[in-house]
Amino acid sequence: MFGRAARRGLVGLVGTAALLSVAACSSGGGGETGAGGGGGDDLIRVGFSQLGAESGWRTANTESVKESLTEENGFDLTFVDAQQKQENQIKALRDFVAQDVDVIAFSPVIETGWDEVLQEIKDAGIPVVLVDRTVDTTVEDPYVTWIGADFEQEGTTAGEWVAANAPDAKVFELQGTLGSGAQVDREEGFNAVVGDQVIGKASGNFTRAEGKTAVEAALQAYPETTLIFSHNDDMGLGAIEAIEAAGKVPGKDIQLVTVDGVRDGLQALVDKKFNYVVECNPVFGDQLAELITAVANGEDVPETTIVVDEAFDQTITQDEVDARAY
Ligand code: GYE
Repeated sequence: MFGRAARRGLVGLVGTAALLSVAACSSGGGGETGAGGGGGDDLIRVGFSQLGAESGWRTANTESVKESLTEENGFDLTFVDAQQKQENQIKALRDFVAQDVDVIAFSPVIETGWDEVLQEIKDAGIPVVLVDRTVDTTVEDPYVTWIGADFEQEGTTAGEWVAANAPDAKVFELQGTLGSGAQVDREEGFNAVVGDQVIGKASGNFTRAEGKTAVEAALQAYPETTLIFSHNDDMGLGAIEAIEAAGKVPGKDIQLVTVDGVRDGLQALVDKKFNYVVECNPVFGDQLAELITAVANGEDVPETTIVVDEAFDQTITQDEVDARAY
């Protein structure tokens, strides 16, 4: 069983070593299902269920995955976007089983509700590579390997900035999609540090539009708010619009701390509308390709690969933002 707690234990244990063990993508080779780097029959048939296109992070992640899982690199990729709906993902996963792909990769929109389909995949003998977000399931050994960020640490890093720089702030927490690994763990990390400063919370579903709506309501319900912790940049950008529409100055009257570090988010930091951004790097397509190749070839892979993150404050320069890949 791979509950969150179990996964966290693994993260601490193998995080760095796992990352180092994953080298740059190669075309792999040989084996029944191995990558041949060109010959049609040798391609690794991968079904990838992406959860949606809700944010700048997701767009960059999709681009990275598609750039790496190419025919040239030895893959025959079926990519399906679930538009943030779990039922769409479950359908895509069942289609992949029907197609009898070599490897299934997916980024689960929320943590629970996968027991049945994961069991079906297991019964079909298809290995699962879990991408980005996490699952909470009763199915034993539901996936071979997981690659993603340490969401709890991201929340902790955000909380530590607030504790050091805004210890008297009254915080509204703008949550991501409720029940997603990214929401649950970021909230846990943040609240463990500065939970006593949080005066209210609501979800903006990781989108700019819903982030804006949630903050419009929050400014009515909690007019004393002086800082918003947003679980991603996009919702933070929506918050800027709501704050400005209410006649207040984002970054000053209401400080903004976000997660992701996509270009628009870091630009808001340069423009002094965001105050602190914890990075969550979406560009790990190469590492994913390497893992999938190894899994298809029956090679050992680390159970967990943590993608390394940084954090940025308003000392970031325009040149640094312009040099970013996403
Ligand atoms: O932070 C957010 C996206 O799961 C890490 O999902 C991902 C999160 C990311 O919608 O922008």
